[in-house]
Amino acid sequence: MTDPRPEAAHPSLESTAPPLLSRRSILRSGALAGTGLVAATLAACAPATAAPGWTYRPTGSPGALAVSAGGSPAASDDHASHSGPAATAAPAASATASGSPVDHDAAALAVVKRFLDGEGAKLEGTGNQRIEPRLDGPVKVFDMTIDAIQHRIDAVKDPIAALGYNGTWPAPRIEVIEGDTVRAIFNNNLEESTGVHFHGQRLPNKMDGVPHITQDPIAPGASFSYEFVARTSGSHMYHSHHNATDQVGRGLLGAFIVQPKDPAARYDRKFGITQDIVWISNDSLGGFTINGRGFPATAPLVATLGDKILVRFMNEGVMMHPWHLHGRPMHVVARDGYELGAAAFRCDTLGVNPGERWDVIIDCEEPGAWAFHCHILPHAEGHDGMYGMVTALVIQEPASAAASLAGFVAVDPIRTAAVGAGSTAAICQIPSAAG
Ligand SMILES: [Cu+2]
Repeated sequence: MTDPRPEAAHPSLESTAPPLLSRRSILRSGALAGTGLVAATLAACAPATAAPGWTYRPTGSPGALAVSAGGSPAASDDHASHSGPAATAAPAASATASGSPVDHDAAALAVVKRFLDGEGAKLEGTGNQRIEPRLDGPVKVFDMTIDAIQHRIDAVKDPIAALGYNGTWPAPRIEVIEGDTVRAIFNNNLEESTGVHFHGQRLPNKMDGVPHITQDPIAPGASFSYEFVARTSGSHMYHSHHNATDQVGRGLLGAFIVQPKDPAARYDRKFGITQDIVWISNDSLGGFTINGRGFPATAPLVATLGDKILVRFMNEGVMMHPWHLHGRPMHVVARDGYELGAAAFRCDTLGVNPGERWDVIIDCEEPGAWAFHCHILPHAEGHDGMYGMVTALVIQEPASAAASLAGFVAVDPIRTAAVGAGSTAAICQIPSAAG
């Protein structure tokens, strides 16, 4: 079992959370509550090729196949008999694009149940984990591989033929301090050439990573060492700059965070943030994803009332995505690594264009399970419920969070927060399997 949540960008920030309420322990307990998963079948209109493709929505009939946690659907059959939650729903049916009869509410319920059951936490291959450098004198050295991988967008779709730095999508998060000398050595294990660009950095030209402009392509089996001083602080990225629509679209992307040299200028000191969350979106060959997963396998953001969390939006896709948070404004403090200062602003919907990075701070002042999604609706919800670019900000009351943990494995944070905040949705009152 793995935790899909990114590590805190500052390990020290983790220690500021009350120990009983640490995000990791909450998510573990939530993940343990999950049992059966419900499969969605593939769309009749999906590309009928072996190559990965994306559509505006997943289609098919949730409930058509039951699989064990983390398992694969045994078959893809739109006409399979229903099992699981969808089978007990109201009979009124309508036709999906694939022509299968399916109840709208039952389908939507089934996919939300998968989210509540902690689907993302059960998947292998968690990306965005902080990578520790080795030191060569004062130089921070990062040893990287470029690999073909099998990657799951969620627990029920077939794994896709993806790419990853050090085997994950997103890649490991590289985090350095302004002024550090960085040496990132990339060994190309692919069967095609590539190049790596550190997006947002002011680089020596020969380190810019653009094949045929500043370097030869990194051939299969070859390696290339990128060395530069991290001069531009803030939220940045690294990604392929060769056959990029395909290579970035399939996962050659990661976060490159440069902390300001002055500790007083860092977000934890300057704004008192308690969690530092990297949020990388992508929208092509794996569909609509946040940190390499699509809803319901996206990771919830779990906070405690009073927390102040930082979200670093990074768009590695080919479309703009207006991220909308229910219930709370976002305080937008930096764009592309550059602090906005007096031009900082508040909003509840923030468009993030391809290549952009926006840093936002959210005051967690209203308990509940707040939807957090792209507001281009075909990226987030369709006839059969939510998918793709959707997650939730879960703000727990300290008391309910502590009580949840006292009850231990039976309780998960989203249900707890929603019920605690007065939800009347039946699904939020369904005891988890262990309860
Ligand atoms: Cu979108």
